[in-house]
Amino acid sequence: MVQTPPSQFSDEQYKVENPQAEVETIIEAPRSDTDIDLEFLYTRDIEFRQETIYFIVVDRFHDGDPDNSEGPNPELYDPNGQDWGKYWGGDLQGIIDKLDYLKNMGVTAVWLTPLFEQVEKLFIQSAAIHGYWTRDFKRLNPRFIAADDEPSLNKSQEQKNTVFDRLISELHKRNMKLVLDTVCNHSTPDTGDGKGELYDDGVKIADFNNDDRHWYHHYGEVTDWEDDWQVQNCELSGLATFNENNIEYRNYIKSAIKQWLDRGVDALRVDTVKHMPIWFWQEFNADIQLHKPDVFIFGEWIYSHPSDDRSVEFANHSGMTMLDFGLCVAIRAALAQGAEDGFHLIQDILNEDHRYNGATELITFIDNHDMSRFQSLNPDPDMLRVAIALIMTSRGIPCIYYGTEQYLHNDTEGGNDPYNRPMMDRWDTDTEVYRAIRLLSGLRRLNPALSMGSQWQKYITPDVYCYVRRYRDSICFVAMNRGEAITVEEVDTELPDGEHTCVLTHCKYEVKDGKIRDLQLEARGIVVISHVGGRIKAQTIVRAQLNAVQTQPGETIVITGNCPELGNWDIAKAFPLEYINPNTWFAEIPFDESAGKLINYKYAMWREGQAPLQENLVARRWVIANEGTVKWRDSWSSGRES
Ligand SMILES: [Ca+2]
Ligand SMILES: [Ca+2]
Repeated sequence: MVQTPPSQFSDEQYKVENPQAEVETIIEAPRSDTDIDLEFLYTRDIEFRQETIYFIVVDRFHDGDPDNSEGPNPELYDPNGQDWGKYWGGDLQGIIDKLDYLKNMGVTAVWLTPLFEQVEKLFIQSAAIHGYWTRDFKRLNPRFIAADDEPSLNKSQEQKNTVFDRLISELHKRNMKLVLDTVCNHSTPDTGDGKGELYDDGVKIADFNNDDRHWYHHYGEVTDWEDDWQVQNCELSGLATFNENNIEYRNYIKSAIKQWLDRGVDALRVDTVKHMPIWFWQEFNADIQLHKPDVFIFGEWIYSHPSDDRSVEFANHSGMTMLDFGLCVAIRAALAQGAEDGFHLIQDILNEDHRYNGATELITFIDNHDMSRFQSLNPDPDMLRVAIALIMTSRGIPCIYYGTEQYLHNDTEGGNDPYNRPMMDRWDTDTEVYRAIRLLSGLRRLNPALSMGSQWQKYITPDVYCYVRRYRDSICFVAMNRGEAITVEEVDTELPDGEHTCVLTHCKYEVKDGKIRDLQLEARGIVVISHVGGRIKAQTIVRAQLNAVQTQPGETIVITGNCPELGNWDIAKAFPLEYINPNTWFAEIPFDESAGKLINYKYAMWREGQAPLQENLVARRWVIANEGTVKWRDSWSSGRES
């Protein structure tokens, strides 16, 4: 009898011959997470859009504990910080020591390079200082914790007394979140010390060169980057690449991540997501979010772009959001590299936001550990400030690469890897960029237009860009200038008439008929004016997002249902959603009377001069949580087969 592989595998891919036959299972199948209070499912969700993320390469931030710096292999450590391929001593104590510095800058979430135990050998003159060559996903890199700390996740689980645990409690004390970085695609390269030797809390469970249990793919290097099968199955730079078809591997990686979440991690950043099939991510996210419903997850799809169907599919269907490389490249071209089209390049990317279901949740950035720092392309500190102000005020969740606020950059070889990872050497809390991040991070928390609202271009030339963020009656007007001083004759701001003050400069601006006339912008100047409207308050807030509905001007989306909050099916009393972009409508809906109750709801299109168009379905059904925040993510149902 010929067995047909499940449809998600091609024949070629499915080379695992029943990995569990005749071998005992080392990794136990995870316990079902379903024996929990069902209320749980409807209660917790995380809102990450108000956060300001700060991304730290742990080894290069601050050495808070010289005793751990040599690590298990002192040859990999350079105490002088000269050899870019070696460890320089940064650790978790160093981050704890600087939490007040970060908090004062307005950072609310800290993303750390992976903390797991790494290979202890050089590979192409480099140690695994970046943390992406993991040997054991259940142990900490001994260089990052105290010399007498227990690196084993299991062994330190009960006492929770490692530096890692202190870091989490110190973060949470300050209302800050920890973003744990992980790789699911690969383990380690061939350092002459056993390629792909993998451990489960100290117990060896896999070995690329002796892979009788089929934990790895063995297809060699990717040679054709246009071939999707190769990109998903072959190796990157000789890294042993996991065989995700093997359920033992999947159980191992998911159990490791769940243990870290249990320890207090708030969010995940996942590496190289392009190199694994989407069904893997769907299963991974489903299981992780069942285990911890209020975990926020984002992935690195390298050079994702709104015109790249595959990265868009990932953003919309994997169950996590992603880093917005498309916007990053456009910002670098416009502001760091002086591209002729300037701000139009940025607007071109935002014009494609309708391709994403959740554009306001993309992670925005101007540089990272894999590319030259912004200032290696353009050292002008004022231009850096413009770029930072742009990501702090545009749609998406901003992520600042460590040291940006101190103008940290080393331009050797264009500032590319590894020179984009210098050691932090200054902690000045008075730099212009530090100050701008602090003010704008505060504004992101205060004004929901910045974190959740739509974005409207109001004036654009290659050098000058004015836009409005809007959510209900909250407005934020932003103007920026990459060129020399200029006066914009008239620009629409949507602000209420009267005098307004710029958040950054405290200069005053007069708004009349919603417009500012003769708006003077200094060279590399920025104006940010905020008007905060009413906030939704209730026992339970549902954040409802509707995608895939096409509306014309004059048409609005409402949500109707069998409860008083939704108008008891009287469509004239239905709750209105806010337009975000041509693919997304959104609202925060307050529930008091119906909190804790089962309700029916559906969406409808309210059309001037015509009968409302209701979704063609019976109804959606939901239990409203007793309290807290819930998210609905729905797609408009026309009821027709397309
Ligand atoms: Ca150290
Ligand atoms: Ca892969």
